[in-house]
Amino acid sequence: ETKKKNSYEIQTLTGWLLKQEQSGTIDAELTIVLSSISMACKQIASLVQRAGISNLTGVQGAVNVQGEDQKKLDVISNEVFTNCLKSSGRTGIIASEEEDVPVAVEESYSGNYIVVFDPLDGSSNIDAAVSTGSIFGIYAPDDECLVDLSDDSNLDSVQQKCVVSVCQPGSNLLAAGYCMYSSSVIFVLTVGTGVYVFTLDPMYGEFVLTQEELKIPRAGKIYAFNEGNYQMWDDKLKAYMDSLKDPGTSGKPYSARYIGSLVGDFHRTLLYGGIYGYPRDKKSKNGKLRLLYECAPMSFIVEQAGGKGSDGHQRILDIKPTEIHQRVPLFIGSTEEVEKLEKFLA
Ligand code: AHM
Ligand code: MG
Repeated sequence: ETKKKNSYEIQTLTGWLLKQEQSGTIDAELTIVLSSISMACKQIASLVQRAGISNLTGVQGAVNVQGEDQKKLDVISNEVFTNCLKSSGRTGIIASEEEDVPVAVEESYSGNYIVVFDPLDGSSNIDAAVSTGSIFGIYAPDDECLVDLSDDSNLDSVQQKCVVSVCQPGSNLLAAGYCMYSSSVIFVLTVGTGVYVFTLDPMYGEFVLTQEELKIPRAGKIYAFNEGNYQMWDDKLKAYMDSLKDPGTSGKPYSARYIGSLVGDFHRTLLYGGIYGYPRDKKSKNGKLRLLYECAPMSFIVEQAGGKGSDGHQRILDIKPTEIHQRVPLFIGSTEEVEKLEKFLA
């Protein structure tokens, strides 16, 4: 009989981070950045959960004291994320889907980590209470683009330096993760030593470790593409898609699953195996998803879980962005499935 673990023995995210710090995997500064991100995610989780009620009653986020109109939840989430990162005092530059340019943090105290994020991805799903998520990536400190408050250096030149500092290939990522706001609130994190999954325990208000060193299945017969765009795809991709629907000798074609929310579609792919794709098409020459704060962090996570992230021809993590909001086609998931797709596109 296997010895049952003491049922009081739970590992919180805070405890786990501390352990990583003690073992030298991450430094004290990064620990603080990561815990401030988890705090932002908890706040966003509660905003998302109450979105419908807040609309109805105007309790939160409706008309504010200045009489301004209600802000959209993605804008509020951006503020929550930005504020948590700024007040951590350990971030130097932040780049968000919601901001045109990266922001140099003036309040930085030490550490100066670079954080890229999409505060609320899939926000078109909110009104129907369908899953959404936050995605983030963290790069090493770069003192090139710090705001020097002592001289009156021109902010535009600081901004330009920030763009250069932020535009790094995903292979430089030190940490990446996402938080999924769904039937449970799930926080998935890698600091380069495997993928760890935490679930928000509503009783304690804490993220609790629920899966260690998660591995994605090597193959999986589930695909997640927006097939409404099929007619606009190129012939090689159409041929790939047709092949998935061929029942073949096994009599079982692939299953289609598509939420239209990257975090949810990706999370399912990570657990069950398969492939998620957002290809280029006739209208969107580079696909839809953003390299810096959507594709690169997810690709780092999937590789840490033993899977692959590709633009159809090359590894996503090898692509160096030239612009903050650069788009790139994304095919991500089980190694065998991504390699199969690459063969069709070759
Ligand atoms: P957003 O950043 O504007 O929310 O868009 C990103 C979302 C992803 O979550 C999702 O995978 C994709 O857009 C869905 O796009 P489509 O509706 O074209 O299938
Ligand atoms: Mg997005």
